[in-house]
Amino acid sequence: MKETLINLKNQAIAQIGDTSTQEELETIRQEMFGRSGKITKITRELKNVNKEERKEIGILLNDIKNTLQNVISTKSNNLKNSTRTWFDVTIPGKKPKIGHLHLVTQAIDEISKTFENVGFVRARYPEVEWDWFAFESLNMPSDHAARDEWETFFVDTPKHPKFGSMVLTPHTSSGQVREMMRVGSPPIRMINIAKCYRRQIDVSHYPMFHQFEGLVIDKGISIVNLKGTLDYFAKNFFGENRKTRLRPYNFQFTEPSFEVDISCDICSGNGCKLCKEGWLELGGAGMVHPDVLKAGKIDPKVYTGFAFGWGVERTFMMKAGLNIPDIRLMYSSDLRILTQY
Ligand code: FA5
Repeated sequence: MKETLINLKNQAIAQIGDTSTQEELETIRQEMFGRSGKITKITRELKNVNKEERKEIGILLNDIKNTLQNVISTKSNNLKNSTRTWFDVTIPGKKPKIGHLHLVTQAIDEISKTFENVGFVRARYPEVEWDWFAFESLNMPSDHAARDEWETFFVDTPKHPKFGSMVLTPHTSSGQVREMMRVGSPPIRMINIAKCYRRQIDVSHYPMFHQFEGLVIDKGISIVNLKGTLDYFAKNFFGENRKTRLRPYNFQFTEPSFEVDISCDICSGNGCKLCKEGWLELGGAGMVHPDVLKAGKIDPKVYTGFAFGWGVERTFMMKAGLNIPDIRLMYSSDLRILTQY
């Protein structure tokens, strides 16, 4: 009897393990515990077992009942859970939204390609920079009033004996002398595109923005080369019909210095709400000051050079048809704006 019961238990456990639906499981439950189920019958017949064995068989039978009920209930839960995680692999998936490069990254790529096409080499210099590279080597000693225009962020670190304080670089011109030191002897054709920082924020100013700085140094470089480069860039970046003009200006590190304007695309130079008499301001430029060449250990009697530095965001905003009215929108995380460009 004992052996029959143990065999019955093992057989039932194996059958329960093989079931794959609740219906199959229910059939086994009925076969065991239904009115004429095997366990029910044995329970009924227990009274016919002789007295000596009855107690022992009774305990075994109870044990088997509990075991089988537990196994059935565990299997039933497993079947329910596996039904829940089942999914139809033939249903078409949801397409994830695909983003694109940020508009400033797109502008940087386009600007660097435009200059690389005519032999400029892309350079990168530290964003956290010594005062000497950002100002002093560019002909702006620490007490010079022109420094105020840069509204610099200073970093709270001990001063370097030669290079002074640390600053968040306020313009890419801080890469000029670094490039001269890196290359050593001209020719130099650098395009330095990097983040700049100033304590400014309004419609056309942002505390973190990008500039691109061109620097060309060689024998016999003149304003004609500067103007030719500016026109090349204007036509390639803004369109065939765009022109540039130079207005006299003052920067400590260039002599002579200019502000560069580009002809307005909306009124074709006739004057409109967006521009000043047909021209839009692009940024600064000029012939590299002899003192700056000297700071970079280049002989100003042998070499001359030009430099220009403009804001990436502002230049991009001037592209025809973009209509970006506020520089701050370019750094908002609003996808309704970002997905338009
Ligand atoms: C300079 O920074 C000079 N280093 C440019 C230069 C380079 C002159 C080489 C001569 C030779 P300026 O401060 O004007 O110049 O800035 C140049 C351009 O950077 C501006 O015309 C503007 O386009 C952009 N810019 C300046 N400040 C901000 C700002 N806070 N947010 C966004 N763009 C800015």
